[in-house]
Amino acid sequence: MSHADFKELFTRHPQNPVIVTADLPYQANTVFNAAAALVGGETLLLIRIEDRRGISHLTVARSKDGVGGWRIDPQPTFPPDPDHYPEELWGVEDPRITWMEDLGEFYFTYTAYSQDGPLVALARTKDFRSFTRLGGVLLPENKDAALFPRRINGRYAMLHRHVLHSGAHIWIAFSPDLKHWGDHQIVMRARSGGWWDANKIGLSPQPIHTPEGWLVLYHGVRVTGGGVIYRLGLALLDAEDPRRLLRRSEEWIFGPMENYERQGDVDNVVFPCGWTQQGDQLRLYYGGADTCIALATASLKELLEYLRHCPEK
Ligand code: BMA
Repeated sequence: MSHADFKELFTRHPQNPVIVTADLPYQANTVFNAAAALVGGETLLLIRIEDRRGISHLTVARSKDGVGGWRIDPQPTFPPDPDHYPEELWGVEDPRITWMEDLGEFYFTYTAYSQDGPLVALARTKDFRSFTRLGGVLLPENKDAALFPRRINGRYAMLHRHVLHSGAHIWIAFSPDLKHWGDHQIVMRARSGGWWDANKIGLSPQPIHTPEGWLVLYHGVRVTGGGVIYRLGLALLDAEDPRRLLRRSEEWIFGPMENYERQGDVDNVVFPCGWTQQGDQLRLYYGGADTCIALATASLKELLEYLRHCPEK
């Protein structure tokens, strides 16, 4: 089988977009970039809402089928708390949820938008009703982080995206306690030149453990004369040692095509922060043009089969 034999790996849901600003129980500018988890047999999204000041907070939306009938909290579930966490002055954005197997609790990373740039912050919760903040864990400029669900050689691990003069690449870091992070190293570099993922890449949803390694969906940013285009690619990291990149797609596998992805506050953006897994089915929740939330589904087997045809690194 060659690349040409693969049709689209992700299928857009016919009811897209699944959540728009008009669905919210209160006034806001936009709803987008949601984290996702299965909680008590339901799909839970931790959605990013940008208010009309331009400041973002996080709110919980629950649905029985993960497509419709969303029950959205009547007020912000996780608002920024700059009095106690000054790094949240300009809002909290783009969460990624991981169920931590040995701790029996959900942890989520999020971007705290500080006066000195975006940084990575962490919080934990059992029920998405009460939360404990661990505070900022990685210095600016950093975002697009997610935890691995289990310890690797005794330590917790996190992917993140530190911005340097050489470009914005995906890094890994390790921690004994989820609070103190070190042993940073780059696992995947942005490409350069004309590539779709030149100069700036970042992790999209949380990494998923598969029999073939850690499945990574990442975004790449193409800067053009007409603005930016955010598209998605796949990678596989070694199961025992996720510092090792095994495979990486050459082509992007999902990009803005529909109107709700092409036109909005920021045109031409698909930006997933969460996916859920039910058997072989993956449900990917993504922000469309920084304005709405959409859903696309894929078969895990097909993604892994596709990756088997991608170059070894
Ligand atoms: C990125 C993040 C996302 C946003 C995207 C497109 O840098 O800030 O929150 O969706 O840009 O604007």
